Amino acid sequence: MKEVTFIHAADLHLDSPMTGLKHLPKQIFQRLQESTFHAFRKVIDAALTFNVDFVVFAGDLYDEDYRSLRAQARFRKEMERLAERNIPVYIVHGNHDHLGGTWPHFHLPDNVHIFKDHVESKDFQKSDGTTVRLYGFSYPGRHVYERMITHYKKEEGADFHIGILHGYQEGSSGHGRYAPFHLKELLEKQYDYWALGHIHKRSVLSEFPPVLYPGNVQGRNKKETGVKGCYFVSLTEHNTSLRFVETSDVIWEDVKADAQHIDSVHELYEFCRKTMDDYRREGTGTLLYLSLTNVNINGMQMQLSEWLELFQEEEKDEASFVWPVKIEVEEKVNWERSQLSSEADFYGELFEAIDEYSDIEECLSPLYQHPAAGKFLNALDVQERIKLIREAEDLLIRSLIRPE
Ligand SMILES: [Mn+2]
Repeated sequence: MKEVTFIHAADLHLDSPMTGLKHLPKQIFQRLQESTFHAFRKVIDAALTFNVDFVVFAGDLYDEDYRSLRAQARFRKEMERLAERNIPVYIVHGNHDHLGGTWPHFHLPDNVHIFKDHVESKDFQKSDGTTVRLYGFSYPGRHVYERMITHYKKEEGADFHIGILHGYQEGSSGHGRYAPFHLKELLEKQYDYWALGHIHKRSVLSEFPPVLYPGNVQGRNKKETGVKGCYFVSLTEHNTSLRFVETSDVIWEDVKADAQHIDSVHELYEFCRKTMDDYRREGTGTLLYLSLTNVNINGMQMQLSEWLELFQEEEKDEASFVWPVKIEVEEKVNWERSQLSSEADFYGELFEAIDEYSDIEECLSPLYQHPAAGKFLNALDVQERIKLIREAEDLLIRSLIRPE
């Protein structure tokens, strides 16, 4: 039976600077700075443990088109570990580490095969004679809007065919609409596997044949939540098996916890404590954004900064820390739109005005145009806008119905 096994990883973003996180305690910040390398080492560990036939990297190995010496030295070292075991590596570069940049070139060992700036194929042959043809291209510059998928052609004459593509699936949400494709176009090529990269969230677009984004190997900010990793893949003529391999060393979690049932400070403390401990993972660090919903705040005198400091102070575990970065509280909503609207026309009109409100940009512009603050702010996404408007609505209604 013919079989090939490989590791598919993407978006290593080695040496990501982790900007905006300097406020974290020094040891945690350092661990985070090291995390992309640590995760990358785990990818290579997996390749060695499973003794795969080869490794595929689907773009964005480096975070920037200037590839730092540190990142290159570490990359080379890991490639040498694979070279010692005669494991070849197939690489395409993506929009972050495109070929148009300038950087001091480190020479890589001979087991490393990098695709050029146009779609080409490379052949792999296993010692038992099984053959694989891999297809891919590296980004010549940062912005590749061309439908590169049209240049992929199946060339007969191999047992297995694998497409490698760093690109954007049309119709999905998200930015960076580079090298766009439709799933249908990939399936039409009749390859045995599509190794995608670019989208940092893990996503299997098709199972037969497998078409998937493994996601990045290490989350780098609070939007890249959950466990990250790569795939160990085995292909035979009749079967494929996919196994997710966890690689992240620090995990970001954005947790909403319903505090509906809680009515004392002590219970709230226990509740937060337990929620944090539920996220503790052996040997892995966790950065936790905790938002408590439906908190009955009456009488609690909540000072959020004090709660946060307390839980941070109590955190003593170094290897398997759960560090609360932020605690947010959403007060229990004690009013209902339909009820208020039936009480007075005024509320009906108010809710209508809120739903039609579209001046949020203008309203926030003094903040965004502020010479010092502005450059630290990212644009709000739709979810964040909705949340802001909901919060404003709640504040407004509370102030209107508050008993004198
Ligand atoms: Mn990327």
